[in-house]
Parts: sequence; C-alpha cells; structure tokens
Amino acid sequence: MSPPTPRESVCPFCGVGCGIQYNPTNGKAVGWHGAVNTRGEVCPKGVAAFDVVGHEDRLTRPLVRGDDGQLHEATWDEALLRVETAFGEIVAEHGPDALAFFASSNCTNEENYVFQKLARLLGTNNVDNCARLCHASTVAAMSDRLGAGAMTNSLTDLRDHADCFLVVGANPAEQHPIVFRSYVLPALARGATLIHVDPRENATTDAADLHLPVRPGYDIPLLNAMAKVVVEEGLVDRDFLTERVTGDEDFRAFLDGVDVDREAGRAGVDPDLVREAARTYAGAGNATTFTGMGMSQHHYGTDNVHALVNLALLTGNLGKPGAGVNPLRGQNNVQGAGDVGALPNLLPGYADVTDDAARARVADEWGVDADDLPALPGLTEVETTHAFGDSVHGAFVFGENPLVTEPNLARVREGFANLDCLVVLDIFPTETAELADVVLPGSAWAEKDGTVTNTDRQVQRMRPNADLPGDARRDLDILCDLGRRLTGREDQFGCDGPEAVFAELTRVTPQYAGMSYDGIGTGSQRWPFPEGASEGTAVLHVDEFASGSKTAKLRPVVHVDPADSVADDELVLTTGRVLQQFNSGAVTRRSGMLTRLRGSDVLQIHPDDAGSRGIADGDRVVVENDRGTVTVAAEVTPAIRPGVVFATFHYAEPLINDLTGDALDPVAKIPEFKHSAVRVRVADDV
Ligand SMILES: Nc1nc2c(c(=O)[nH]1)N[C@H]1C(S)=C(S)[C@@H](COP(=O)(O)OP(=O)(O)OC[C@H]3O[C@@H](n4cnc5c(=O)[nH]c(N)nc54)[C@H](O)[C@@H]3O)O[C@H]1N2
Ligand SMILES: Nc1nc2c(c(=O)[nH]1)N[C@H]1C(S)=C(S)[C@@H](COP(=O)(O)OP(=O)(O)OC[C@H]3O[C@@H](n4cnc5c(=O)[nH]c(N)nc54)[C@H](O)[C@@H]3O)O[C@H]1N2
Ligand code: SF4
Ligand SMILES: [Mo]
Repeated sequence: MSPPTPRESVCPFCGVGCGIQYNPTNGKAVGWHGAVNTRGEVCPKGVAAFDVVGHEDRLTRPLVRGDDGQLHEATWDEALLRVETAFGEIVAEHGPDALAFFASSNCTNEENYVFQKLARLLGTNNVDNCARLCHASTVAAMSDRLGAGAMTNSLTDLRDHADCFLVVGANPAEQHPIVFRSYVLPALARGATLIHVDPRENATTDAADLHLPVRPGYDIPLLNAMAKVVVEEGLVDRDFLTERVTGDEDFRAFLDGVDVDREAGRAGVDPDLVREAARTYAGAGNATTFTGMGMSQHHYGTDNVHALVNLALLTGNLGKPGAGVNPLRGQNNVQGAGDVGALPNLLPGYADVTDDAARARVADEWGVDADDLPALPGLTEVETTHAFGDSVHGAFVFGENPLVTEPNLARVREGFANLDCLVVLDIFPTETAELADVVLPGSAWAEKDGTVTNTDRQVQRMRPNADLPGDARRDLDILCDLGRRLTGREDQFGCDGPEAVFAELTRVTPQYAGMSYDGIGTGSQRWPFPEGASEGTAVLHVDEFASGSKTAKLRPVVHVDPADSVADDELVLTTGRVLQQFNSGAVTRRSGMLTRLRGSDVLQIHPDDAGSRGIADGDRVVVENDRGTVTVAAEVTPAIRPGVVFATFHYAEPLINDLTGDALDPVAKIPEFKHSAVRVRVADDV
C-alpha cells in the first residue's frame, strides 16, 4: 500500500458532510474548505476518520462458512458464486420476496442506487436502509403534511436568519458538532435564542436559554400545550393562517380540550417554562425547529413530528428564510440513500412503488416492462428481521451492523439464526459479520469515489485518498459484479464507475435532475435543483408547499402512551449518543484516537434514584427487563431527570439493545428506542 494522498473527500460519519482529506504531516484528516465546513472545521470524529485505513482489523479477504461451521478465506469467485447459488436456490424455492436487502446510509448514492436496482430487478421491494431506525417517522410526517421529508432550510440560511432555535429531541452540540459550532453558535452570538427540549442536560443545553427536561415519550402533551399558549395569547400568524393553512377551526376546537397546566404536568415540565418557551418561539421574527431521535424514535414518532409541524404552521414559520422544520439527518448519506430509492415503498425520487407511471419511468431506464418491477411495498428493516426464517430466507447486509443497532436483540438474533444464507459486505468483522455465511471485504470511505447527500440536501463528491487493503474491492464494483451474476443483466450492471451511475440516477430521481460530477466539482449541488440553477433551492415551500398545494393542514394530535408501562420500582431507559462514538461503534471503537476520549459506556442515573437503590458513582449495576439483562457502570449525575436513566448503544458490551422494545410506529415502522421500562440494581459481584 502506498501512503495516502490528500484529495477532497467527505467525512464518513454524520450527516453534516464536512469536507476532509488526508493530512500527511500527522496521518489524520484535515478539513478542506468544503461546502458545509467552509473554513475547514472538523470535529474529533472527522479528524480520526483515517484510522480505518490500514487498520489491523480490516477485512482483506472474502470469507465463506465451511462445513465445519467456521468462516474460511476464499477467492472472490468462490465467495460470489456461493451468493449466486444460495440466493438462486432461495428465489427458485420461495420467490424473490424471500430475500431482503439492507442498504447502507454510510455509503454513496451510486452504491445505494445500484443496490436497490439489484433488489428490484430480482423482483423484490424488500430493500431498506437504517433511515428506518432513524428519521423514517419525520420523513413520513413531513412528506404527508408538506410534500418533502427533508430540511426545509439550508444551514447557511438558518445561521444568517433564524432568531430562535427550538431543539426537540436532538443534541447537535455532540451529534452534529459542526452545525452547532459554525451555524448555531454564530446565530446565538448575534442574539438568537435556543430552547432545548430533552430529558437530559447535555452539551446543547449548555448553550440554551431555556431547558425543558421533558419526560421521555411525552413530547406531544408538551407541544400541544405550547400550541395552546400560542393560540390563547394571540401569538398566531394571522396572514399565514389565512393564506397557507387549512383546518384552523377544527384545530382550535381540539385545543379547547387542551389544558396547559395539565399537559405540562403530563410532560413533567413546569407550566411556566412551557409558556415561556411558547412565547419565545412564537415571538421570534424567524423561528426554526431542529428535530432528532428523541422525537422520531417512538412508536408514535410520526405523530410527534405532526405536533411539531402544527407549531410551525400556527406561527407562520415555514416557507421563509430562517424559519422551518429541520430534521438533522443521521449518517453522511442517509438523506441520499432514501433519495435514490433504498426504501421498500418508494422508488428513486420518492415515487410510490404502487404508482404505475412511476414504475414505468424507472423500468424504461432499466430496460424492462413496468410489470416486471415489483408493485407491492416490501418489508421494512425491523419487519424483515422478524420475518427471518418465516417468509424471508436470505439477507444481504451492506454497511450496517443490525446485531448491535436493532431493538430487542434477543428476537433479532433468533431471526438471523433462522436464515439459510446471510451475506455481509463490510470493512470490519462486525457482530453481524460473525453470523454470516459469506463476508465480502469492501472499501472504506477513504478508498472510494462517489457522491453523498448531506442533511441540508447538498450533494458532494468523495474522492479516494488511500489504496484498498489486501484483496478488498470497491463496494460499487462488488455490487455491480453481483448484479450481473444474480440478474444476468450485463447492460444494467456494467461497472462503468460512479460517474456513469450518477448520470443514470439523475435521470430517474427528479430532485437530482440536471446535476453532474463536473457541476458539483469541489462544491455542492443542492436538491431540488431547478433547471439553469447554479446552487439549488435553499428554502423550500416558499410560494407553495412541495406537495404542490398552496396550503398545508393543521392536524389535531392526541398523545399515545409509550409501549412499555412503567411499574413503581422501574425506571425509564432512554438511549442515544455521545460525541466520540458513532452508532454501533464498529468503526469508532477501533479508532485509537477516539477510544482515548472520556468513557461513554455508562448508565446515567439521577442521585435520587441512585440513592434509593444504594448505587454510588462508578458502581457496576444490573439493568434488566423481560427482554434482557445488561451490566454497566453507573454515572450518578443530576444531568438526567429523576425516574429516567440514559445509556448509549455504541457498544457490543454493554449491549443496550438487549433491553429496547420493538413496538413499531404504525406509519413509519420506526421502533421505540427512546422509552423502555427497566429495573436497576447494584451488581451482586461488588
Ligand atoms: N457523535 C455522534 N454523532 C452522530 C451519531 C453518533 O452515533 N455519534 N449518529 C448519527 C446519526 S445516525 C443520527 S440519527 C444522529 C442523531 O442525533 P440526535 O437526534 O441528536 O441523537 P440522540 O442522541 O439519539 O438523541 C437526541 C436526544 O434525544 C434525547 N431524548 C431521549 N428521549 C427523548 C424524548 O422522549 N423526548 C425528547 N424531546 N428528547 C429525548 C436524548 O437525551 C438525546 O440527548 O446523529 C448522527 N451523528
Ligand atoms: N438503542 C438505540 N439503538 C439505535 C439508535 C438509538 O438512538 N438508540 N439509533 C438508530 C439509528 S438512528 C441508526 S442510524 C442505526 C445505525 O445502525 P447501523 O447502520 O447498523 O450502524 P453503523 O454503526 O452506522 O453501521 C455501519 C456499518 O457499516 C460499516 N461501514 C462503514 N463504512 C463502510 C463502507 O464504506 N463500506 C462498507 N461496505 N461498510 C462500511 C461499518 O463497519 C458498520 O459495520 O442505529 C439505530 N439504533
Ligand atoms: S461534524 Fe459530522 S461530518 Fe463534520 S467532521 Fe464531525 S462527524 Fe464528520
Ligand atoms: Mo440515524
């Protein structure tokens, strides 16, 4: 392997999409002046991004499970032939819907586009990405109400024009650090306010004017109470309501039944604080919301976001600079994976699989008849694992680690054990790869070419800085090779490289129409990208909503109880993230630089709850419920609400998703990661 060469690429971690490249002086990453980090800023994860290159744990040879039950090194031909044979047999016996495809929001638009095309040309819509575990509910609510499930505004627009940030269930100071540092803090410095709704004080709270420590799962009562204050105190935007909003009368009738004190009480927040938050948000010239996993990951996550959209509609905070509903997206390409169709119900460009005209458009590009493409929605990720061994017998997991990140892992583990064939394409021997029949060694971000779409809809280019290790191959080449083998379609999986795939996907993804590699260059192109535009549209819904209608509707939202009821001796476990680790930790736990940072494998517990259980700071504690048992060190801290405990899901030990439940949102099928009932006690061995 020759030493890496600096070339402008994009950080592989969060959806902010900072431009980074190799720094030969210290072997770390350094920011270049990218489209988002315009002054070259990066956070600690970005700096450590090159720790994957040449890492001793990297997968460098294909692995195939032998008759002895062990994984053995194999040639590429042997490994791919094994996939071809096993998947062929499954399709022959059970039909194409007996296969399931997990796409990767950590990977490029081109890779995800080819991946979903492979699934669909095989005849199944069972393709999904971990947006399902993430903002699926947000996308569902926003698409339904406004016609687009994406940030309504650009980050630059918010930095320059927002007067108030209502941050609900998100911790951007740690999860979107460069958004926070380079867009939110400058806005606060010029006088904007920040309201933080989170059961836990964290780095975002440190910069907040108001903190509403909501009870996990009770955002709807809180947001309804805020809406009531807005209406009661005449803080609505009358002109906007007249011109752009319907359903006003029904909504007011609904609010008649909302009592601010009672709803604030249910949410566990001081009613005066709720009133102050409502006045601050509604009284600001331009107010935006930032919404995250604290809202989306409930079995009524879609309703949570509906309640947030109501507040924006009442106060006229949509369709103008500095105002809007802004979900901060998760991985570096979770926005793009959805845009290009790695979803079971939607084709590239969010066209419904049931829509004959949309299928015909895609079929035409792929050289088949519309009838040849599957016309019924496929299974979502969590539904898929529940169907393993039942209706689904083969799975292809590309750049995900579900054995750490899915809810109720005992059930998921059982599902995986029932598969006839599991194929994993990854860069490390993950907890999921350990169960695979075939493991394919792919390319890390630093070794690949392609585009990714960040949280504010900017499409940017990644460029290789480093050589591939051993026999590892580029993900796109592997997927194209498999596409040819599994479908026999040389013309559709020609391996002409990412630029050719991008050109194809812009023809079937209307939001990307007109974009090109040359046009993006070392800048970005933002969707929607109107013909003749140089940059794309920063603020959505200006004259009409993306739905094509001038108006959007207010919708009464009724609180639903979390799936787990909580007994007197139980606490509510909510889960989330910390700055220095990323998702399943497959990459960041292996980074020498990041693991030196402060430990994060702890259970945060309030001093009152710790005291009544005889737990001291640092004690090992057992956390358990009917689904599982986990042992972890306690961090006793008043930062967390009484009655609530918090842990991250970044580790295989402690494996927090052994405790989470798999109740799903009926619309978006997102699981309830943010509310589980648990018992906590000091571990016997101390
Ligand atoms: N450092 C780091 N950055 C990341 C990631 C990472 O793993 N590490 N992952 C990326 C991904 S995939 C995503 S999706 C984003 C997620 O980014 P965030 O949405 O910020 O992620 P979380 O930490 O899961 O949840 C945010 C907050 O919700 C709070 N919360 C919990 N329950 C509730 C509730 O019921 N109501 C409310 N209002 N709040 C609640 C938690 O205390 C937590 O502070 O981050 C991305 N960026
Ligand atoms: N309890 C709890 N659970 C959660 C959440 C929570 O808040 N609480 N959040 C959920 C959310 S929002 C998300 S997004 C999911 C994330 O769930 P996952 O997507 O399963 O988690 P990641 O760790 O991001 O998995 C990425 C995998 O891709 C591999 N990889 C990285 N780069 C590449 C590449 O370029 N090529 C290939 N082939 N592989 C690559 C990594 O090694 C890793 O195994 O977790 C969900 N689970
Ligand atoms: S903010 Fe996100 S994209 Fe930027 S360097 Fe940090 S992890 Fe990477
Ligand atoms: Mo996510």
